[in-house]
Amino acid sequence: MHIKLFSIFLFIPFLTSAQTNPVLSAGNINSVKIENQKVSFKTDHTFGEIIIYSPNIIRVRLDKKELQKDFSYAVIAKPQDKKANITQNEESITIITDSLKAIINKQPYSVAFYTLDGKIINQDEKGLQSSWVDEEVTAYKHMQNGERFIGLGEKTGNLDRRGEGYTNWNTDAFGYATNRDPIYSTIPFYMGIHDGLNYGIFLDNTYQTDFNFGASNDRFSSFAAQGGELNYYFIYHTQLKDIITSYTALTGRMKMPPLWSLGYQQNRYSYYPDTEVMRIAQTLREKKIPADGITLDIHYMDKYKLFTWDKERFANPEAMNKKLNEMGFKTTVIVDPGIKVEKDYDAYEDGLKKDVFIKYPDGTNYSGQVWPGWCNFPDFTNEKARAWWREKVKFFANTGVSGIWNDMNEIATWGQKMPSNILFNYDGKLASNKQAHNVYGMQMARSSFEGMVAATNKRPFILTRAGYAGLQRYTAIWTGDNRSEDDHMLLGVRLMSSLGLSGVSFTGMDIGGFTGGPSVGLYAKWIQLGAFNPYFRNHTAVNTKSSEPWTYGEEVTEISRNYISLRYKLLPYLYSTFNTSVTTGLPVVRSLAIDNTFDPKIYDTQFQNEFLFGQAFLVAPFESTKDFGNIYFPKGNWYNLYTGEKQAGNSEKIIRLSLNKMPVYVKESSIVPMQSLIQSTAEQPTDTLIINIFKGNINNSFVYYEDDGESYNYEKGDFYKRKISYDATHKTIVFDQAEGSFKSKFKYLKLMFHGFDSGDNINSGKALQADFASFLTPISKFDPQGSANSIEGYKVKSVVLSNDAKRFEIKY
Ligand code: NBV
Repeated sequence: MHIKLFSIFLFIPFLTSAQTNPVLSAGNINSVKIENQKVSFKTDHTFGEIIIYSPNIIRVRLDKKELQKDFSYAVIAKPQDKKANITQNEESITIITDSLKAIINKQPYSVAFYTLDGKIINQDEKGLQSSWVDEEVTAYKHMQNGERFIGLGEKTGNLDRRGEGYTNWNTDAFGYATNRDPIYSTIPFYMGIHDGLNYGIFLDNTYQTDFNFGASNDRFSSFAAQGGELNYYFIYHTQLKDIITSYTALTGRMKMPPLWSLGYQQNRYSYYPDTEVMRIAQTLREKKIPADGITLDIHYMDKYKLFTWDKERFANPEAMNKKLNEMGFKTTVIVDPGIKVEKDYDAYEDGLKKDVFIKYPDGTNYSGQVWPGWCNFPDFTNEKARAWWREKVKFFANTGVSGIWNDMNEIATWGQKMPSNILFNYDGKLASNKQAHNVYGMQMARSSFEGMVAATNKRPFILTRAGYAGLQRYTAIWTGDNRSEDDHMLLGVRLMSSLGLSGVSFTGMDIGGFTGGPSVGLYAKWIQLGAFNPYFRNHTAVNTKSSEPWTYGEEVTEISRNYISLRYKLLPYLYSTFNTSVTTGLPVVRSLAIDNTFDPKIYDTQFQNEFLFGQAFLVAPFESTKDFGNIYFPKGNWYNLYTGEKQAGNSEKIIRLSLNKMPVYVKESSIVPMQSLIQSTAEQPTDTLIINIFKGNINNSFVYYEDDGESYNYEKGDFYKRKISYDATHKTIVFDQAEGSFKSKFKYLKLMFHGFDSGDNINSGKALQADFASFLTPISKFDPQGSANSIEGYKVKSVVLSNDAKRFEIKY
């Protein structure tokens, strides 16, 4: 009796009948249609669809009205034609794929994902499920025990986002605080980790989205959109790295960047006139600081008008760019979306004529104020405007510019608050600013990319500040207007590592900091760290102290030269690592969470700034003010890059820090190809590729990759690819036969065996060349400037072989 009374009490509706509930839940499923790969259903208040994209990816759609025709700026994949097993009964619908099981409860609608052996991966929070408050739709997921959350793209805060909430609304965040949210770009993709399981959720909705990972609540994690449908992809794999691979199968992967864009880039706001640009280029060469890029900021334009050059500052841009090219430099120019409203200004008049600008509902063009004054803005969500922009950027290509830097594309206007009622074409679907805002920057970068490819038939370098999920298909991204502070340097690492978890590999930050000026120590640390950024750019604001590597004294110049030189020697490794991003979506800056997902130590805030640069290098940055640093070494063995000292993993170690060295370690069984020092990628290295092999107890492999570095011929097979495997079990190193039609620029392979001792007898199945097996004496000091062209400091055995592309093995 007692129990009954209690339960009756519990089920008394919370609201009286006179009140309307402001929260609209989906309610019960009333009808279901099952097709091959798709379940369509209706609930009391919604229309829904569950679509199986692959055995690992299931999409959920829900809306208050009939579902709209499918459209996405992010997703390029189509559901694979692989039949899932779908059954239903009174209570539920069950979907079973090769990898997971999804159960959709009917009363009320709720969804839960399980492993095939029945473990809960992710489930709707009972009682809350999915619901609307006005136009805002939210999915509530049960917070699992000890659940962690990582990813979400360019977000400040900790690696583990548990306990925090985040908003996606692309924002010009000048000099942002290290906990500011939102900043410039939107990637509504995160991964949840608990009980030895991990999954990903991608909410594909371009409205403002909000994520709650247990902020102010101990019950659920949630994701919400201020408009549009609830549209998310659930991804499950046993390994986290495969989730990133699946996410990038959905949203696309980067193409090979031009080789030069991996070199050092010298920026400032702004280098002008042309003589100053040439002085910087010349000084880099004179001081033997390798570099490939010079970037022109807004002062190259005539009164900030796009597609113009200031005739006084840059009388002959074509000649300047030609000269720069001859010196091994490529020019990148900044572009902003705002086109000055000015009678007789070509771009404006042409844009008006072609009707490419975004509009108010009454058909007048929207004007906002930015650098040139009042501006109109091309509607990059309109193919007509993208085509117009593609034509326009030829202006740059024709003057010998190789890179386009898309700035202010959140859109940033003075005052920041753009009216909600501005209309965008949204590729034929007409959208307000609320829906189109977050995708604008990505579509601008896309237009620049497509325009430059069409104009040059080469790979352009494209950089953006704002973006949306999938931006990696067109552009690199940098983290905007950071500050010259230690915390910002470390935040920059976390931003890159979170972007990497979210499908974006080509990332960078302003080395030295944009606002303010770094101390000598901070500059030194930052430029060392920059050598391990995918996009290595030095930049600073207007009216700040110069930020070139020689402005901080002799010692820092030397340090800069050392690390930039190391970067150039590592280009074969880095370029191959970029190719891995192209083929798998795995990033260059790898959060330790990728390989050590369930190791709680890596989430400890004192270790969260460590990252892997590719597969091999563990980089541990610290504040420049610290004399000692505590490093966590994840599982496996590690070699100190400078001394060769071996360090067992699963351990912490306090090390003494110094101005001239960045703590870097190499993972056992690593394979690191390097080349001789060059001053720019326009220069050919020697004909010997140095392959460093680090003795280890684990199996490993590395895919060496090469192509012409500038065209898309690699997409037609014109590449040189060779898998190199470290087989610790059989004490064998295997070079597979090379694939592809490209002829390697390296005639010889010099294999350097690190950490092997005299007991290791290195034997190759093929005839070894004459200078086999000279033991190099250990060099105690790391000297990237040194002549040996390798990472030194180990007991090294080396062997030179001709690079004839055939398979061979080496036993030890
Ligand atoms: O174009 C000037 C700057 C640029 O240097 C910076 O990198 C961008 O993030 N730009 C912002 C315009 C506003 C600077 C206050």
